[in-house]
Amino acid sequence: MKLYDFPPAPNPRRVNIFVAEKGIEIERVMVDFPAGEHRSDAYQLKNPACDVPMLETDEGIYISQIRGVTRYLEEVYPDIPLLGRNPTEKGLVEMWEHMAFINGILAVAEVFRNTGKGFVDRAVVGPHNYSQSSELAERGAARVANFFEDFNQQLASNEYVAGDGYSMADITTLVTCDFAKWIKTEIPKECEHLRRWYEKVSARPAVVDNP
Ligand SMILES: N[C@@H](CCC(=O)N[C@@H](CS)C(=O)NCC(=O)O)C(=O)O
Repeated sequence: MKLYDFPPAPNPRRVNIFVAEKGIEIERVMVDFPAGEHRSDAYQLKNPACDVPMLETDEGIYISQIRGVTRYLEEVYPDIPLLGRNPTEKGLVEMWEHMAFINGILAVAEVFRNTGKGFVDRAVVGPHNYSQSSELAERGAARVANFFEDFNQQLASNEYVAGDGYSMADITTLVTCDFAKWIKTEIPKECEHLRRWYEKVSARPAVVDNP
């Protein structure tokens, strides 16, 4: 099995933390992201989404999209479950992880990619080019503020994002909070529950080892 990786980027970090939490070893293939290797013809043949991370199974099957990658790894390595331990938890983890991705990571990305000089015509990840929009950047900033408030609310009565067990929903939420620093945004002081949770999950060895 091989993981196509670019550790400095937020989405590969989600899988790197997931893998570290499970305590499994996977060979890495470093993708030359700055050189645009993920958009080369050779890479696109393996992954039509032209993004990282991507997993290559021992059978030579390519799986991209973090939902696909983590689902596969959870099935192959069920010890230390991170996608829920029973039907209810599985549903809740899926629900909150999806919300953290859509309302968190993608909201930060909306600001980052619509303002960054390196993303002119690359405002959306993938094989197609899209121009930047200052309106979308502005909307993204409002969405990030709402993400912090909404997840603070959830953590007011839950130890972890999807309930009482640490899961992939925590990983995506944590990576969102750190990715927000790239747009010079931090968890607001008044989001005390989210801050308390952030301090705790940031100290986990799997997170510390994958900064
Ligand atoms: N929806 C994707 C997100 C992956 C993603 O956005 N990865 C970024 C790196 S953080 C990427 O590959 N960007 C390619 C680009 O900027 O062209 C997933 O779930 O895997």
